[in-house]
Amino acid sequence: MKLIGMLDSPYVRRVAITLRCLDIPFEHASISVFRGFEEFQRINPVVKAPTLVLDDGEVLMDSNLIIEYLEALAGPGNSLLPADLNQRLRSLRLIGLAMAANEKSVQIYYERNLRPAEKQHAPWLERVRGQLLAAYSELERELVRQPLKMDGSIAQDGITLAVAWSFTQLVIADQVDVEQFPLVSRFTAYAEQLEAFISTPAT
Ligand SMILES: N[C@@H](CCC(=O)N[C@@H](CS)C(=O)NCC(=O)O)C(=O)O
Repeated sequence: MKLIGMLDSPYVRRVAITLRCLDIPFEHASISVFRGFEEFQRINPVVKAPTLVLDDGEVLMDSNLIIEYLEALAGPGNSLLPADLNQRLRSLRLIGLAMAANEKSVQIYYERNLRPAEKQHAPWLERVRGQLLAAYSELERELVRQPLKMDGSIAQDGITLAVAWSFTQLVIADQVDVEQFPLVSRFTAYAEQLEAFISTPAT
């Protein structure tokens, strides 16, 4: 199978790290949805990263759906989600919050970089920043309530959280005060030194 998209996208990166954690072999084509639009379009007419091209040519998109497929492929014994229902619920809550943080970071980045300065809408940016900070505040609270393990392993909630925080730091660091989110920040530092993260750098 072939993963299409650049690792500076948090969505592409979480899929690549998931593939590594699940020990699923894959090729990677680092094609930009902007600079490589036409090349991307030939693979997936919708031009969404990540795109996963399966060995039979079937094309999947959306990181959550791709990860759902990879989970099914790897089998229950290799899952990155807890089997216990309460723990599964908590894990899905963390993933949802981290995905919202990704979305809000992307929105701010696109607003700042794709829209001419005179057309940027300050109230919209403020609204999105509020949502971004709310997502990280909720994540921080969750980690106070129940820390994520830092024992050399990582699961899907930790992957998505760490990828989101690193992405926010990479593209809109001025929008968040790191000191307000010490546990999110510490967990990300832990995750970023794991082999699956080191071999899948965002830059
Ligand atoms: N919910 C999607 C979001 C994917 C997404 O928006 N990817 C961005 C790259 S970071 C993209 O494809 N942007 C190009 C576009 O939407 O035109 C996922 O989880 O995969």
